[in-house]
Amino acid sequence: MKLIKLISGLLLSASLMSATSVLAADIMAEKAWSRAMPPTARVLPVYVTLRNNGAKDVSLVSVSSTYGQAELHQTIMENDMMKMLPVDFIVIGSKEQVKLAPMGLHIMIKNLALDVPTEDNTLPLTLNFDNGETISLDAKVTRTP
Ligand SMILES: [Cu+2]
Repeated sequence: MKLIKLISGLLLSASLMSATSVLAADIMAEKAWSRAMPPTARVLPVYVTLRNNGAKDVSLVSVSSTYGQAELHQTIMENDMMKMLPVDFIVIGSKEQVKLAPMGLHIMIKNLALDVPTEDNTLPLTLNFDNGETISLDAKVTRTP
């Protein structure tokens, strides 16, 4: 009986250790901002810089927001026309940084559930990564990042 307790104690500490390594944050999100839009806007673009301090590549796989349905987008040029395409994920290479910015990768919120936020307010977001990390942050609503 003592042996069984000892084994279950070992298993418990092993699972605690793996939980700790999942919680060790590899991803840092900085400089989150959203372009201040007119009150009639139907979408909100959000930009953020993501840094991966871990030893493995990590992907941003989804974003949630109380403001509406958030998608990952890429801006591309096609026949001299600017176009946005949804992307399934955004990879942040190990020890690399990816800057979501105007004319490039971005988060776009559509099907707005709340009024368009005015300048100097914040827009809360949660970023979900394929390594299990989530980051909740407030993007600053501004015209001049
Ligand atoms: Cu977009």
